[in-house]
Order: sequence, then structure tokens, then C-alpha cells
Amino acid sequence: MKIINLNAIQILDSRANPTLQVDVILEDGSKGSFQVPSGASTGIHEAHELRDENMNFYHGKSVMRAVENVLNLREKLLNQDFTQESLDSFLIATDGSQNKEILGANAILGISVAFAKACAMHFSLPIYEYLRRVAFKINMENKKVRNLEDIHLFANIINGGLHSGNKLNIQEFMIVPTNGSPIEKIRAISEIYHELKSIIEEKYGKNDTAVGDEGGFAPSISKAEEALNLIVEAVKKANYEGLVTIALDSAASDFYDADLKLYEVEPGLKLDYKKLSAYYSDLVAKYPIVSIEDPFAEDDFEGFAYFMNNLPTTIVQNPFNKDSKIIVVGDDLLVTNPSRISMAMEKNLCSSLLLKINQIGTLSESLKAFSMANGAGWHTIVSHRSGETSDDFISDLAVGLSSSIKIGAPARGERVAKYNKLLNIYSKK
Ligand code: 2PG
Ligand code: MG
Repeated sequence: MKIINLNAIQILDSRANPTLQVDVILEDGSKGSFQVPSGASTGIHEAHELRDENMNFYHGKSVMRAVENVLNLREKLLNQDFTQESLDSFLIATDGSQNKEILGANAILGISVAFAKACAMHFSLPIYEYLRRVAFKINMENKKVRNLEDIHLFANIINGGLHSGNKLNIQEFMIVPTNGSPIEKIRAISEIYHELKSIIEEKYGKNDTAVGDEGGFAPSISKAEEALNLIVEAVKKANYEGLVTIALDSAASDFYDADLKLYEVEPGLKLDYKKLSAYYSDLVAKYPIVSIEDPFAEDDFEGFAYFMNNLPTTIVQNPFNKDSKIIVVGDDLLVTNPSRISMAMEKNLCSSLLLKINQIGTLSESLKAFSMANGAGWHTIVSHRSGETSDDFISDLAVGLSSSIKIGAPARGERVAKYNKLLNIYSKK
């Protein structure tokens, strides 16, 4: 496939920070455009997001150097024949650094995904179908074909950590409906979200129904159990008891004191990794929690390994694990990086991959990460970032890979865009 036009501009994300939009046109006129997302609780091992660091512009966050880097690649990319893999390899080689700090992972990812979207148009395929074919090509060796309807949605309806102004240190309290089609699951999420709003309003007043960065409520509470009680009550009130499980994302790197080796999981409550494991086990014994993401800091391998050897049993059937042990999801731990994934597999640090394309910077490497996780029998969850745009590519990616997806609450345009893309895909079948 030949690219005949490549463009990049600076746009804004959902936190009013600059990001890139990259546009690609192929020789037959097929077009692809991608708006690059950005995290707040970013892992230190993620590929480098290039920002200008000039405090006179957007508090140092403008991305004009990344834009320039895309435009400067025109000379090398235009009118050359590329496949997805050869384009991604070319971009990786041109950058030449370990973590894509020369061109910027944001610049590279913009080109990689915009090209994929243009290729889907070239083949007159829906993007998820095109990705399925590309993904399966890479994925052939493990021959695991999943059911298209097998997709689970992780909906973050109470926000804490770096995504909100409250005192909850655990970052995300998510509901995961277990029954029905994706369309029915989205209905359950929306109905529970509304019940939760009225419960928070009743308990804490109207002022406490403001939302955090991912559209989940951010009431002024500080204990995990308070958040979990609110969710359990909302699920009951919406008549989904027994049909919805709960997932947490601790994002524990953000409340870890590396010098003292202590986690401040709630204000004033500082625990070492063994006590933190016991804290999680207590929660799992009381609430229908089936999954915990980043329960320990990104380089606390001792903590992860200890927890994996002492996994609590869930009080409900776990849709992701027949043994009814919780699953441990690696986000900052793995950063969608194939080498971190093989290290985590060797050391048995987790049992599920959170897949964020901007953590690694190309579509091909993301698919490799998926393929490794899927091949090892891990659960996989395609994920948004806390800083998003209305781009809905990750919904196609999740459907194409028949993977679960984490997209925040069903509120705020940049999250709703992903839900609506899923509704569009599944309503047409
Ligand atoms: C996470 C993500 C998305 P961020 O930790 O999983 O929810 O947050 O994009 O801020 O890293
Ligand atoms: Mg996370």
C-alpha cells in the first residue's frame, strides 16, 4: 500500500492538553485519521510521549515537535510500498531508540493507526474486520479463535487516584456485567450509572455527583469499602444483582513509597505488600470482585509474585478464571511491551494484559503483545487512557481481537464515543 499524503496537526484531548491528529491518504484515495490519547497515571516503562517542554506554550505540554517529526517523515514514507508490519518496523528503526524518544511514541502511533484505518477503507472492510485479519495473521501460531460476542466491558463508575480530586487512593472502581450481548451489557452499565448517581445524591448531596477524568463519579469519600458499598447498592437498585461483577484498578505505583516500601492504600493506612495482599483478600471476600489491576507498584515484583501465590477466591463465579481466583491485570507493570510481558510470564507476576496502544507506540507491537498474552491463556483488556479524544478506534480493536475493553463511564463525549461505536458494530450484526 502506498501513502500519497501524510499530515499532522496539534489538537486537544479531554483534559485540555494538546495531542496529535495524524491523517494518511493512500494512492487510491482511502483515508485514515487517528487522534492519539494520553495517560495521567503513566507507567515509567511506557514508550516516550514527546512534549515540547516549553513553559510558554500549554504549560510545557504542546506537541509541535511530534507534529514536525511526522511531517519530516513525508520524504521517507510517501510513495513507498508498505504493509502494517513493514511500516511499523520502518518507524521503529528510524526512531532507533529503546523507548521511541526521538520521534515520540505519540508521533509514531499516530502514523501507525491512521495507516491501519486507511487500509481498512482500501479493502472496504469495517476497521475491526480488517484488524481481525491483520491480527490473525500475526496470531496464527496459537490458533485460538475467540467468539465475537465474548467481549466484556469494564466500566469505571467511581473515580479516585490521579483521576479525581477526592481522597480515594484506589484509582478505579469498575462494574463488569457478565450476562447478555454487548448491547445488553451497555444497557446494564447505563442503568447502574444512573442509580449510582441518585444514591450519591441522596447520601452526600447534589454537590458530590461531579465526575472525574473518566466520567465516573468522584464523591468525597476516602475508603474503598464506601465506594464498593455504593456500587453494590446501585447494582441492586437497578435489578442486576448476580449479573454484574466488580473490577478494581489500584494503580498502586501512585500510592507507593519506594523508600519505605509502603502503600498508602487509604489516607493514613500504610501497608507493606503482604498486608496489602491481605487487605485485597478481605475486599474480595466481601464483594463480588473478580479482577484487580496493578495491585502493586510497577517494579514491586516481590509484591506481585507474593499475591499471585496467595490469590483470594472470588465469592461469585469469575467469568475470566474457572478456578474462581481473581485475575491480576498488568498495566503499568507490563506497559503493553512484549519484553515486560515475557518477564512477567517467567516470574508469574500477573494473569491478564491491559492493552494500551500508546504505551508501546505501534499497532504491530500491540498485536504482538496481545498474541503473547492470548497464547498463554491470559485474559486481555483493550484500554482507553484517562486523556482521550472522540476517536473510537479502540472499540474496533477490541472487537477485532475479541478482547474485553475498558472505556470508563458511559458519560462524557470521549468515553461515549467508544460505547456508541460498539453499539453501532453490534446493532448491525
Ligand atoms: C489506567 C489508565 C486508564 P491512565 O491506569 O488504567 O484508565 O489511566 O490513562 O491515566 O494511565
Ligand atoms: Mg491502570
